[in-house]
Amino acid sequence: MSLEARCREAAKRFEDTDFLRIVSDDDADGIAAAGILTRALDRAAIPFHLTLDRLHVDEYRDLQSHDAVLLLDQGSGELDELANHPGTVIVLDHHQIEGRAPHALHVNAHMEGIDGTHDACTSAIALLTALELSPDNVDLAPIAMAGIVGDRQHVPELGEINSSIADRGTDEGSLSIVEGLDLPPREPLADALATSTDPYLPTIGGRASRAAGFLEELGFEADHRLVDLDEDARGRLTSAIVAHLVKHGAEPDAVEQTAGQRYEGQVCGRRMSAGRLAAIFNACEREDEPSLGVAIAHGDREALRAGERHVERYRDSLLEGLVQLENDPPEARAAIQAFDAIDPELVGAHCGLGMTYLFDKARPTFGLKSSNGNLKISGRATPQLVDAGVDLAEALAQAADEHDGNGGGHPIAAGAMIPADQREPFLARLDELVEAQLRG
Ligand SMILES: [Mn+2]
Repeated sequence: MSLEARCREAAKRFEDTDFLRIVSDDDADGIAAAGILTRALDRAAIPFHLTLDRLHVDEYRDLQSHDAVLLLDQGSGELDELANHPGTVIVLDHHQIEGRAPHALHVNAHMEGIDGTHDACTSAIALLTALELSPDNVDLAPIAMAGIVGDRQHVPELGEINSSIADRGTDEGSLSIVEGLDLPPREPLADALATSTDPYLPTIGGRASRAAGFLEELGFEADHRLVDLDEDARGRLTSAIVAHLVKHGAEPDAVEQTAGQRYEGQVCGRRMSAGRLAAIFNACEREDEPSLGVAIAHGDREALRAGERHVERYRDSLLEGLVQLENDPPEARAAIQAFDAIDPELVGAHCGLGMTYLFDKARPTFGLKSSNGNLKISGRATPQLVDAGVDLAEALAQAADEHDGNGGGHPIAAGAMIPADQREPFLARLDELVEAQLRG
């Protein structure tokens, strides 16, 4: 059965149920998928109850008390847990498939030989299914794009299924593709530049007066807004920002994205980029209010304002740490660099954004935080370092294993946990291992 046929079958099963119990993951992709499908179900007058939560494997048994269950952005790896469900089970997901549940309807791009890690995330599948319920649901394409961006499937470019959604949205007018800076269009430029975290602008980020100086040199006023600039002026501003990022050694992919394509659509009566909406969904999750994100997908303006406040709060704490790390960079060893967490909640984000925009690109960075007698380590490399032989998952797993801890992840981003008193020998060993990886 093709992916399209499976989506059609899922829509048909929705129509055949009296009541649907939905459990969706609570990250940006899960929120977007839940938002799309609950909106589509509302429109089709199909009753449902939604919970946003990543289920623990032990919780799958509880689903048996519901006649019809829809799992979003989870379930593909736990099919064995669903095998004995007596009723209707529908799974929309893009994670690796494990186990078997023969009578469940399972919609996952991996089944069609498409790599779901890079294409056809759950919000994309959700939109395809919503379109089977009614073609009018194409107005939800901006929500699907936010899920796609949230799962970083737009990097380096959209795959086949995701592009088909972007095309459908642009053809029918709910999406437009815009080139150039993704800055808030109606904010004074100095504020927009100083509060930007992705891209983070070294020497300017977190400091509005520096941003004003940067703008003045280019012949702009600090209180000019992006919407007020003509195409020529926007082009000049974009080039200056790109040059600034390059001068400060930002990662080439990130620089390219700064000036690249983005997807815009109407959300709650406002024009918004998919990246902005994904940031709002992520902030809702961090504040333990993922249902706000679903309300936004349903057009609730109050929820949008609350979500934007969450983004601002998060952005301010993020900026504070980035400025501090700019002034007091990670400590360099032979092959690695490391810093002590400024905000324990943000160590991963500081590590990632710092590596992209701020730190020495020749050394992978590790952020360290103590918790209950343990040391937690978040590591980030660059694509160039990975090409040069760095594998953080391997280095962290081995160094942690030798020091009574454990670790793992991906070559470019990984983590570990060790007893706090092993800190120094662990870091020395990690340095050796990464150095050996770089020597080949
Ligand atoms: Mn996902």
